[in-house]
Amino acid sequence: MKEQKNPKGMHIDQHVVDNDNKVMTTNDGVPVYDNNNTLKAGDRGPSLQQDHVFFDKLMHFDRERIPERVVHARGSGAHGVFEATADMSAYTTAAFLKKGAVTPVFTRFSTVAGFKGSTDLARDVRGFSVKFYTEEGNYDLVGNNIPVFFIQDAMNFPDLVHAVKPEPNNEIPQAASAHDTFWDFMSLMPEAAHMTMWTMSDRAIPRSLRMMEGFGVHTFKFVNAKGKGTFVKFHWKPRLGVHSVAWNEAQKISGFDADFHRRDLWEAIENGDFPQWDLGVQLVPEEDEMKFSFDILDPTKIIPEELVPVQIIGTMTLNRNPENFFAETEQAAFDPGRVVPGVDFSDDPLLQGRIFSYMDTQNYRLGGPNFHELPINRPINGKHNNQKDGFSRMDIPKGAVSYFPNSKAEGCPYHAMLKGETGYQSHKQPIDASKVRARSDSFADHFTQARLFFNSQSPEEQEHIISAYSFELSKVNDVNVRRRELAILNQVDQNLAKKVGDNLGLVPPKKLDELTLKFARQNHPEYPIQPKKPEVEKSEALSMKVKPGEGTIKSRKVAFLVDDGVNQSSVDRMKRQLEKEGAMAVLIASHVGKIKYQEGGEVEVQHSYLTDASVLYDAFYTPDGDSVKKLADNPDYLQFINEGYRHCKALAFAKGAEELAKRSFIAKDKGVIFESSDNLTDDFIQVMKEHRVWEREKPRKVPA
Ligand code: HDD
Repeated sequence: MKEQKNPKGMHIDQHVVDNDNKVMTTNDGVPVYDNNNTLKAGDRGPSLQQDHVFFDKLMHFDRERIPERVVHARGSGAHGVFEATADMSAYTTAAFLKKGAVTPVFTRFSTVAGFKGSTDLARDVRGFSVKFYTEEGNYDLVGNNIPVFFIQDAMNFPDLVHAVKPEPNNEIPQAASAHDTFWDFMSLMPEAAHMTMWTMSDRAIPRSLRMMEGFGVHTFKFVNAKGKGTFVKFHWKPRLGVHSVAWNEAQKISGFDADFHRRDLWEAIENGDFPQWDLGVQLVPEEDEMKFSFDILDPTKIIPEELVPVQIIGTMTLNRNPENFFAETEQAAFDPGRVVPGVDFSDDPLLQGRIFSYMDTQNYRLGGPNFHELPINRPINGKHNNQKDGFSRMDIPKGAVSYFPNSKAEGCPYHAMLKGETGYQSHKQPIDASKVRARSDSFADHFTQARLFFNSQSPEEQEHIISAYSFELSKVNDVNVRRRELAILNQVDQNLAKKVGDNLGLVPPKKLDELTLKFARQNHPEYPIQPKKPEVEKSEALSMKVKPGEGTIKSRKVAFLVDDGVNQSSVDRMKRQLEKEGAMAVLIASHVGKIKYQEGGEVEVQHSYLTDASVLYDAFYTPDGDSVKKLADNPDYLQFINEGYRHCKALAFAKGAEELAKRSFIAKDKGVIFESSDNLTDDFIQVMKEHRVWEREKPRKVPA
């Protein structure tokens, strides 16, 4: 991949502190003489009150933690650039979307429910936040890897979060939705039916942060130079394709490497495998606002790509890891309320609530109103206003004037209107309405799109969804909650509900539970309301299997299962081919350090069967050599390949190693590749491109 530098993005570099060859100092810059010993009355005596060097150190240490984000606490970030590739001037004036514009970005991915130190592989939505440092100020696209949301109105957000977080009495479970309070809430909120379909699908357990889609979720608005608005939905499409792990893998990865996603992103960028996403938009003319069978302001709905195709308008490349996790990733303050000229909000009631919440939470989390001045949050075009003071003010404004209008500073900073400049102008949307606390009945169809999603999945994906609901609801203790959710599933798809019901020992109720209806009728007195006929019954774009990405194995990790006596040429041949395709070969043996080649000579091995597990790899290769005898008696090796097989991954065996496959329950299929009968490297690479051998799942009853 060609090296891409961050234009202007280096604005935060002036704040990077380099300790190279520097004497240690206190926070006031006083050189520290001894960083080991406190000041004492005699070397065995009590410490002294005047130890300003020690107090300086401890005062800072005692305040190192700030409140973690109330949701999305666990996250990983990276710098990069966004390059606009299409002419969007008919729709928006946004400078960063002018064809050819290159804009620095900072992107943070996150899980939602878990605490800051929780596992990356939780079954959960992933946050996908991008801060564009545009020449017209910062624009934050704060989205998720799922294009819809659980609820329709921001008023319910704190309740949703309270329901999914660990239960307040015993703070169990961590980073998991599989518990009573979450499903209690879900089963009373039929509007969540569509979103839970997505969270129970493998989308909620991505293989890599680099292999997930991103969505702005809400409908936003573009505004052009004439002030005309166009509704817009944002999509991030990963160049590496959309891939997930299986639930059984996710649970095991959480044990072997809770930082799996964070490490994967970090290492890819360090290795120069810069992840890329194309930014796509779905555009809906204002005149067409009411033309669909669903309401485009309802955040529990997608606009099927068959109705409005996604047009690609730019590409994001993440090419630089942060210098410091806390200063950058932790202090990054995202806010969907930060829009730039040419971009505006729609009236989606969930989005409207978000416009308040993020600024408010940053004020609390980052300790006051000056969080914009933290290096990671500063706009590159500078900020100029009359705001002053507050905790931790970093800027030093010049002069005596901090008010407007003024004559003493010649009216500066002036507002754009004064000099005929455009500045940020809201879309002049006409409004004629009564003030009400209400929900539109156009939001009342809760099941049609949930069904669309389920119908669009491949049979294997549907099975995974059934397993996920069964897992989660089995973890719920209250049988009434199980039954209520089952009633919701039955409205979506009877086969789905029946299969989940079988796993719970319950027959799905035909009708929604009375309690569910009672709550739904608070919003829609006539609930259930006959839905409109949907435009499409199936959408290919919703299945991960139908679109395995670009068919690349770039940056995939292949475990080379070796030991002393392995045949070097058998290793090298495969390694060369895989590396040519951009994949990584990782040698794993019974011990780390050096192992001997059959031909003589040694090779360094970084990983052993003790520390690594098959779930951390995409595919497996067993080379030929004297190592094969050792592997035959090594239960850890057998466990590796068996598990890889059960997780439907590609396994290749060099000629002399083929016997090893028979020491397990591995059966020959298109993903089990033998040197003697197959085209070893090409077939291996081809199967890896397809991500998984899905066909293996059914007959072998592979756990998922
Ligand atoms: Fe939110 C964080 C995404 C609804 C209130 N949210 C947060 C982050 C993401 C999202 C990606 C992490 C930002 C980061 O990396 O720092 N949230 C969403 C999406 C939503 C959504 C896609 C629906 C479509 N959120 C939502 C609502 C509210 C909030 C309705 C409140 C009314 N979200 C917050 C928050 C957080 C947050 C409490 C916690 C930390 C933060 O903002 O910075 O304000």
